[in-house]
Amino acid sequence: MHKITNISTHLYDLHTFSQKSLELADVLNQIVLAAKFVSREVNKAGLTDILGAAGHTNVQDEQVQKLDVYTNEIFIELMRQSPHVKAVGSEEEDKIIIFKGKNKNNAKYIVHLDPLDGSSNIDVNVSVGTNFAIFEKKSKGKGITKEDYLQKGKDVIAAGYVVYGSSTMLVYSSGKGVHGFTLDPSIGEFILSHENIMIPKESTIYSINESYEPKWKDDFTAHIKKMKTNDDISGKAKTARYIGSLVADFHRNLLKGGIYLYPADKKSPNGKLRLLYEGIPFAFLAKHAGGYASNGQMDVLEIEPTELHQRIPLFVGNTKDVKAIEKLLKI
Ligand code: P6P
Repeated sequence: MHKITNISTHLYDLHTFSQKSLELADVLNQIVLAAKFVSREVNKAGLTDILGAAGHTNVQDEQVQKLDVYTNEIFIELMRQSPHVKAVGSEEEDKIIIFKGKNKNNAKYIVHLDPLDGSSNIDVNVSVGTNFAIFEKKSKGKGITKEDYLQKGKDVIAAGYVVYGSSTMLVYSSGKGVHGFTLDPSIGEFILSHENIMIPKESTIYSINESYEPKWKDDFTAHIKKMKTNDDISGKAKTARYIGSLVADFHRNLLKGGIYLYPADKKSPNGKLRLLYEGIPFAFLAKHAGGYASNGQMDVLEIEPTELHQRIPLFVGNTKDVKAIEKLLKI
């Protein structure tokens, strides 16, 4: 009988069954349970009254889709039920949510979430995802301070994403490799399917929204042009793939090799993607898969967050490609 590994047993093996691995397994299992609910809704979205806009905008002033609301609520509720999660930062919530109650007396983890990344794609049946980053409380005492929920990515305990695509996969790292688990809907369990993912040496894909080219600086435009020809740094022309869901573009580039680029421009002077629950999860995974992520000036994992929904330019994927962008943009 071949070994069947779920997320809990995988974590215990990695962290030799430490107290921390038990606590982390509990938090990840709550994320897994929420992901199963969301996967069910995403996979039948066309059949129930869950499609379409919820009729209001979120803190990012983006049109909220009904599935955004459902996903945000289910993740927050399941984080609330864990005795280990003290606070949640969500793309859909203006402020940090701090849990109170007797089951939270020993809670020491903060979870930052993008509950449904790429949600504008829901109605057209394109892959969407959930991104998460888990930090450990740093401040003394029972409360939560900015020191706890505005931590650098290099201090993250674990991070990952769920991609709701042709299959539902959860990919995470706790600092010991990057590992992928595929949901088997017939038994309702995520089973280890991609152990120790490493980004391929050869980078063959570039992912960027080229409709913004008129807003780019000439040297950036020239650099992207080089990616289309064989005078790119890899010496080989890259192919373009852009889904409009960071989680799906990142997942494909992680497995096949490539770079995702979302530069700052006149429309988004600080970039569009959020540091805490988009930049950091993907930067942490890229690092532990042999890649790198930058905001064009520095390692994303070294950026000191100043606010919950802080935006950054994001370049993530093969180290050579990202370092070349950094060289181009570094002030
Ligand atoms: P644009 C989705 O809204 C998202 O945050 C990422 O998932 C995606 O890569 C990007 O924005 C798409 O942005 O400006 O190309 O539509």
